[in-house]
Amino acid sequence: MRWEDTICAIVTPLGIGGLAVVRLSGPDTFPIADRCFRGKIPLQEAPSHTIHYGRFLRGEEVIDAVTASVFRAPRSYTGEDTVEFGCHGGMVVAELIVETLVEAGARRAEAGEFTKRAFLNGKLNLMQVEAIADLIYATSVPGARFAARQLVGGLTKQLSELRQQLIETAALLELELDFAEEEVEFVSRSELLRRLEEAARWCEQLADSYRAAEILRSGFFVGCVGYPNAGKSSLFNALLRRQRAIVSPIPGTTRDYLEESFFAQGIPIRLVDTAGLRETDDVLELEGIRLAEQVIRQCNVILVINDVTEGIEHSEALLRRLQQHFPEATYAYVQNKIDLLGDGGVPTSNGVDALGVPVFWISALRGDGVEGLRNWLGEQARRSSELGVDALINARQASLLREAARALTASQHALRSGLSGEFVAADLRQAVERLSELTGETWREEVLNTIFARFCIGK
Ligand SMILES: Nc1nc2c(ncn2[C@@H]2O[C@H](COP(=O)(O)OP(=O)(O)OP(=O)(O)O)[C@@H](O)[C@H]2O)c(=O)[nH]1
Ligand SMILES: [Mg+2]
Repeated sequence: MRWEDTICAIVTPLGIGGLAVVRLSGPDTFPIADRCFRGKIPLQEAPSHTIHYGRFLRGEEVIDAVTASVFRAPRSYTGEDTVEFGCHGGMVVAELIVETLVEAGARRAEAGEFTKRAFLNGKLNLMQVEAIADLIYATSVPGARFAARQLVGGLTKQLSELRQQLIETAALLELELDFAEEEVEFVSRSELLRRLEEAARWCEQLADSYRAAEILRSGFFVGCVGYPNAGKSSLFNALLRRQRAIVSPIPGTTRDYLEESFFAQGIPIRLVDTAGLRETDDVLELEGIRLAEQVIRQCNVILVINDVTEGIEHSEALLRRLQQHFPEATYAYVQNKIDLLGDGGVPTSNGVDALGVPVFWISALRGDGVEGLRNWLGEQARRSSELGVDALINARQASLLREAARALTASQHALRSGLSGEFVAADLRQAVERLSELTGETWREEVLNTIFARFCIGK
């Protein structure tokens, strides 16, 4: 694809640093670059993948001594002619270079524009584009690892093989129709059924790994929930190992919610402190639950904190209520303030309650038992993030995979009920379409826009 504009931007982070890089990409890259760069030879004559030392000029004025790396289309990030100027880092030089390139005929790149060109020029598929965003924003070590794997191919090969297989099968089924009189079967029905089942299962499993991938992508959410004054903020601080939230003997101290992260087993734990939940009337109507709903809903683990001095069963009804509201989370019942219990009041081990919820006995104030809880959270995060993940599936990909699986299942039904091959083929083509959207063989402008909206200028 040819573009009118030649675009430029600083591609390194802004701020003081040893080096900054300005990228220039597009059809007029070399004429524009040679208006500003003086080296031994004009960049126009430089072979691809070579680096040249020289001066970067704005008119007669020297802006910096720079290196110019030359990449000729299609062997560049964007697939277009590209020059990358390496200059001295800092707040001013790189910006002056961009300004000069703009005066020489380039335009400032929009956020994600280099990568968008790379995609439209066929240098990257859509899953690789998404992997780049994941890699840039990775907050966990395993998350970065999966993103990098996806970037260099990962699932793409398997997906295009499956897509190719389905296209061929659909074509064969359609071909059979032309020989309807002869009753030929180009495709063995039992073999086909087996393969479709396998493909549907594969798509579904990939889609299911989305929740685990979300943990690697955004972190593992843990909520501190409980009645006012139970010690939620105290535990929040103890787990973070610093005094972040305000603690006071007045119930209702925490009004909104707070979120902070700490690392456990290479995965960021995003700890949320919430306002105390109150019961109103005889119905267990929880004020504030609606407020906290969005926050609590995304929690992977909910710690229900109980003030033991109120009785060890004091918050059990609350726990059950939360389980009904948010059934997907993992729960723990945290008996807090054990320092106030006399000798013999505290069991020697943590254990589980009657409904199988793990119970922890702690003192957020003194720190007893906090380390054990911290380790348990790390273990939960690690286990949940490992569940069947071998690719970093995101929400968009998961929903396309589910739709593909549904079409594949429909094609099996069509086969089993002995429907004519054209119905089976139509379902297969549905699945093919979803897989094509996945990798971006076909795309819609809105989808591209949402994906590139995540990128920053210079990427
Ligand atoms: N003795 C003792 N006191 C504690 C413990 N944990 C918290 N407290 C005290 O209990 C009171 C309430 O603690 P917070 O951490 O503010 O409780 P909270 O659940 O966040 O309260 P709200 O935000 O008001 O809902 C404070 O006076 C704390 O010092 C503990 O383990 N032992
Ligand atoms: Mg609080």
